[in-house]
Amino acid sequence: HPAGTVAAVDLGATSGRVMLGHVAPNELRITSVARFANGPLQLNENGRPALHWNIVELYRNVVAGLATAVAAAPDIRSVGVDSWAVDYALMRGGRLTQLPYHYRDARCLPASDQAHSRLAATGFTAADLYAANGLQFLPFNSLYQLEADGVSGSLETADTLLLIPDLLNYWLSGAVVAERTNASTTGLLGVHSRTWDDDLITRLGLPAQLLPPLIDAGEPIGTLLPSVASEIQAPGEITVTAVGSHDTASAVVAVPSDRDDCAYISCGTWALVGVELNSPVVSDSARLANFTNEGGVDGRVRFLHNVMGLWLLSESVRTWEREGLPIDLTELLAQAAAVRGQVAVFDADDPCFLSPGDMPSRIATYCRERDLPVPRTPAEFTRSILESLADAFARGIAQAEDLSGHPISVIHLMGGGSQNRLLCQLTATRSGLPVLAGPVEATAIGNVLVQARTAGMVTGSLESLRSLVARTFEPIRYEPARSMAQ
Ligand code: LFR
Repeated sequence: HPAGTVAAVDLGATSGRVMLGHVAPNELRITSVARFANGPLQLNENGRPALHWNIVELYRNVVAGLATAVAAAPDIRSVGVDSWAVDYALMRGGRLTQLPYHYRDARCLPASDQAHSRLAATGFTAADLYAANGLQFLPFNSLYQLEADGVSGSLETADTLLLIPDLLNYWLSGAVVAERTNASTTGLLGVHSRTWDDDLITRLGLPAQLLPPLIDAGEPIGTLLPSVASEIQAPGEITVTAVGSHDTASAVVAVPSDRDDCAYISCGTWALVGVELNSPVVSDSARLANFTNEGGVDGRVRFLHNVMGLWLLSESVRTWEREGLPIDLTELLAQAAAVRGQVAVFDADDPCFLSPGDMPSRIATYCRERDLPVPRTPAEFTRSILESLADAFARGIAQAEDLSGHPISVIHLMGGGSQNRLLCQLTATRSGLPVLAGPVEATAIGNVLVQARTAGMVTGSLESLRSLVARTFEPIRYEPARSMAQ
């Protein structure tokens, strides 16, 4: 009987969790065993507040979560780690040389300009870069962060680069590898070859020897180090398995449908809006629309666009709470749904919303400068944010269809955002397409299923994994409303 249990470690930019997945050919049960907060750590850097990840605290929470997981399910056979993308640790002799930077750190924007000039000096244009790596421009793509590390001298003291999940896998298993879905977000992987692009790496003046050997999601990485196994009191051997270690890659595994005519929105801190393809689209129009071709599990392509996501709302809530205005999210969303009359629809993708800090006043300034109605209350801000996100989602879906020629007749909205009924309804109405909401824990489910397939608990293509998800987690359906007033 192939039934068994695996543990998924899923680290998001605002929280992390350890989940148990019990899987058999017709069974998929997910339970949460540990949750912990995550967030930027601000440290003085010669007078500049630099943003880092508290990666050792995260690791401590992961180990504690795994100990709880093993206590609850002593038969765990495998563990897999996924996290947000692009960020990395620099190592020397197996040790961290500095705390990993947070992708919202201010060093990225100037560094991206510098990297572009460096490429231009070798005769490489933005179009050449897109033809090589297929990535949308985001100022924090790892290649730009590496430019900053090159200038500061940090690369000179490093012998290895490990992306966040690869770092945790190294601490858990001792193996030094780069999982391919997440490696695709560095900007250093060829979009067709899906191997490190030596030509691009040379043009950027980066040391190629920093980059570990690539492995694919589904490959076993090793077993837990004896020291870790005894720390978590594992009763038996536990394999560390590579999953789609980019959280979005794992989420896309768990789209609850085996149909081809669907799009996905994986909505948490970020909202990733797009379709799955078998080959990349690197046309000029895809580049100008800022669509990315990230690597998916089983060699698929995640053709998508990053929309700012629930960050706009959570950072607003943080601001109000700092100002002494306690927020009950359920109540706030009910008030936002009841707002009548025009609210501003702003460009949720505007880079001015990227950094941490007072979000409501940035939104107000944005609206004032463009003669849009300026929201006044938290309810109006919330409504304006959700309308703007839904508008960006609808545009992203329409563009994904146009640019790829992949017909879309239904949208799967997954992740934390799928619990936001107003957002789901507005997305259906603005896109004119039905929205199927859920599962909330799509990322952990995708992480679990890839491990389960490697362990032989399930077999088959992504489509058969997805139909198991669809049978287990029935989505909630939202139809487009006839009028914009819902
Ligand atoms: C989502 C995500 C996005 C990536 C952003 C930054 O959690 O991984 O896919 O663009 O975070 O890493």
